[in-house]
Amino acid sequence: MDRNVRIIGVPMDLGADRRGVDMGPSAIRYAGLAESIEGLGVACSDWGDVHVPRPEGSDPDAGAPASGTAKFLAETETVCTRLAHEVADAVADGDFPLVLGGDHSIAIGTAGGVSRDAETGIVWFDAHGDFNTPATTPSGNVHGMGLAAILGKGPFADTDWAPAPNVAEENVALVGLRSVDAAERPNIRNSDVTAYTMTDIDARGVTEVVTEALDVATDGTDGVHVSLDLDWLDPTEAPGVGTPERGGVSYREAHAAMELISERAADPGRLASMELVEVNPILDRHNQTAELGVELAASALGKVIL
Ligand code: NNH
Ligand code: MN
Ligand code: MN
Ligand code: MN
Repeated sequence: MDRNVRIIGVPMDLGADRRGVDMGPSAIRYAGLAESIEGLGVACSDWGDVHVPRPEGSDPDAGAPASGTAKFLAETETVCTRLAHEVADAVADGDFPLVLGGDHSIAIGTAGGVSRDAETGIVWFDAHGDFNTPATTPSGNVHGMGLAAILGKGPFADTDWAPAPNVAEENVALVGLRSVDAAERPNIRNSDVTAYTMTDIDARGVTEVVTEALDVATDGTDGVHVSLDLDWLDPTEAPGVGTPERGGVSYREAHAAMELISERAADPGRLASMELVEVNPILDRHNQTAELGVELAASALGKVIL
């Protein structure tokens, strides 16, 4: 990593059903994130947390769109607007934003900030598509709509905060899908994103799939945002997530993917930003998932074995 890493925490849980994911930033810090980045010889500063309102006392449906459901959408807008500002400031200062969630709805803020003045590709590592709209969501949880919001799908098109300013669908790749809702599937199929399922990884191997995903995200862009939902990994490795799905990538596959990202971080596939999301310490075993997040971030930021 050629830039100073700026850690930005977002203790957000309004986009997910399971309380506890708001403690993710603390757990990841406690697992030694800053120390491990500094151990790579990379300067690192922790800018603390973006303020997130408490859900108690606010009506989850107050900001809902005219049709469909999206719980705590007004609060999500507030948090993502703040986060986008923080991320854009980091980029403007020449720092590398490393965002800690919190549930995956915060990606709307990260992507908005990092792409403010730069064409940005996204590699979205996740068991889920996060491509629901308020009309197709089975849960009403915005963490299952993040990528659709970034790409301005459905009612998100009419907002000034959700669609990321400079992210083209053609430069978005999803990696590791194994849980896509029935009504969500056509949203992905009818879009121009490239989606790789676990079956693709089974057949072609993680190296080939992630290499291709990075080709998609770097094609004509200034940089790549890596959005890492820890439920991308198999629950045996990452039990501390709200919506675990069997059949995810292994510890080694995940590291191989992050090492590829690090290799490609030099121009033109410049790594623009990264986020670690969905770590839920209440559901974790001895902070194992947060520790794994730290190890994966270190690999993405240039850790080498020899
Ligand atoms: N697809 C489901 C929904 O929209 C679950 C989403 N959960 C996630 N996404 N953790 O990454 O509610
Ligand atoms: Mn500012
Ligand atoms: Mn997700
Ligand atoms: Mn997920």
